[in-house]
Amino acid sequence: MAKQGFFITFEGTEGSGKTTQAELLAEWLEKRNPVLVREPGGTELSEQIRDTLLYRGLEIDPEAEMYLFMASRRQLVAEVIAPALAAAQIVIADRYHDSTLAYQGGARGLATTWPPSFPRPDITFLLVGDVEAGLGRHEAAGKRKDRMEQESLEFHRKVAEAYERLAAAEPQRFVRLDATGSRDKIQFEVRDHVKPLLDGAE
Ligand code: Z5A
Repeated sequence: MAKQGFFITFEGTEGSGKTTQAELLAEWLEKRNPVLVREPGGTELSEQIRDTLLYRGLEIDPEAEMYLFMASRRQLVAEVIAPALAAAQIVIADRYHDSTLAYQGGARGLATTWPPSFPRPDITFLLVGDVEAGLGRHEAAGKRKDRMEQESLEFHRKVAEAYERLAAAEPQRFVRLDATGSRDKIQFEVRDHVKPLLDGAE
């Protein structure tokens, strides 16, 4: 059992395989009882904000959108992430604050910051692949199209570029992974990077 909690996040554009990889990692770490969360969501309030942001067909001011994503996150941090880390658990998040920095900061052009009350991840996996192919995967999976997915290809390309800038600025935290590889190949790479964290925590 790990003696200290650590925090792993998955980021990337639409359909890049974040959910798949986060779930495979949680399965692999099952004996350590990891906490798996997805954003936006994961608490009653955060799920309500998710619904408001993505599925109600509302016109939302870009800055209001950013604060809603962050309000959802703050509730998730307060209710789930911070207590789990304090209890020495492993937390795996399918999207986290880098999504706000990339989508609302990079693509919408808003000024963004990292609130001090949001814990910093120990490691962030960035799945990098062709943006158009990712949107196609999403469509092929028959997933319900949300408000963000209806944005232009140009918007999603800006998100990808913003992620690249974030990864370049923090190479010690980010691990870039080729999202075009097979699920298993990507997962092996993820595990290779997580193993040293586990060793260090034992
Ligand atoms: N958003 C934001 O703007 N600001 C924020 O702060 C936050 C979010 C937190 C949330 O949507 C939207 O909110 C999102 C960003 C924005 N919108 N956009 N655009 P979501 O949570 O519903 O969706 P998502 O996070 O974008 O994830 P997704 O569509 O579910 O995609 P994914 O998690 O990256 O991929 P996946 O579900 O693992 O895989 C997609 C399909 O590809 C599926 O059929 C898989 O079986 C398949 N797949 C996965 N891996 C592979 C490989 N390696 N090869 C082949 N096929 C694969």
